[in-house]
Amino acid sequence: MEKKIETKKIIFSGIQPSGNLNIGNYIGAISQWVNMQEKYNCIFSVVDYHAITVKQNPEELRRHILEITKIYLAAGIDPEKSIIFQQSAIPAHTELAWVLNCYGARIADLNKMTQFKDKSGKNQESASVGLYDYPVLMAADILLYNTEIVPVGEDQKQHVELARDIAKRFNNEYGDIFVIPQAVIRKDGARIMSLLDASKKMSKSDSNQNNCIALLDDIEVARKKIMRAVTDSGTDIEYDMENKPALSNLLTIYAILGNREIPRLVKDYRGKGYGDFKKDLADVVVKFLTNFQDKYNKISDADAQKVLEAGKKRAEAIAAKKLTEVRQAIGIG
Ligand code: AQP
Repeated sequence: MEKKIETKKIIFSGIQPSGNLNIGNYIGAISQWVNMQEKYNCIFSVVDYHAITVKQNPEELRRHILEITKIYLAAGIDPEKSIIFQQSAIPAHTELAWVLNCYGARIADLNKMTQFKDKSGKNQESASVGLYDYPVLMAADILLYNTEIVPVGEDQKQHVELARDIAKRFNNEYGDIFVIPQAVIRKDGARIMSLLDASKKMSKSDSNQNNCIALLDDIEVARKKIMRAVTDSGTDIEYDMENKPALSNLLTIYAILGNREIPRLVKDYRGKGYGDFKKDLADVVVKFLTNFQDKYNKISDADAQKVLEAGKKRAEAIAAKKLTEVRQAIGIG
């Protein structure tokens, strides 16, 4: 009898080296990835071509590329199991993005992208073409690897939907070239909000870093940031996204980093005030960061370079194959 070979599904995700990675990036993206490594074939990229859609300082960009790689490793991404690589090391990403710009992506799609609107703000006319076209490059990143699942935070859902639309349009015209990907978003913590303004997401490129807890923040600085985080009016510790968004955000962070259930926390803090709650949350965050940074500090830049080089070789082989299929399908290969 013929034995059915089960192949693992492919996962692709990435983070831009556009600032100091924070607990929002960790909770929304990286922490999910770690748990997926056993079950899936995982590919994680440092997406530096995305970072340059807004101006970067060259020295800082270089530093952030290695920093993110070390953060992936410290968080538990195992380079023996998963591929970790730098996006710009593989030209197939930008080549496929160009093809998709011409076949599949439409101006009407890009005009709907909320991240472009948020990031360009009132200066849309002077934003870079790259920032506008960012979702097409992201579609190329995903589609090059036959990706089935894209684990991301809530803010990236719209971009993954676009990648699906582009893939379907291309396939309709040229046959089954692309696998149709799907976003996977965690239930709690998909959108960690800023510490000082709960209507805004915690963002690594925020000009006010008091909004974020960076994974590499000085421990005492992080403690102060939590103590200064805004809370809502009232005194009770309750989870209520609508009426107590700031407190609900802090409860989410507490639950995930402290490995507790939100209803249990609410019960434990009944009758206690915001001050007690924030002090304990600060302890949880400090414990998490201390543990994380201990692991991070054991990884050298040279280790990270080696991981990126090995990852490049593995990713390149897959990407080249897909690009050849695409080039043949459209008549240039
Ligand atoms: N606040 C957040 N809560 C949960 N998940 C989040 N992510 C980002 N912010 C939060 C997820 O982290 C990954 C990082 O994606 P990215 O580097 O491509 O950029 P982004 O989504 O634009 O994240 P940032 O931190 O806001 O970066 P900047 O400031 O450079 O734009 C994604 O999976 C994202 O969903």
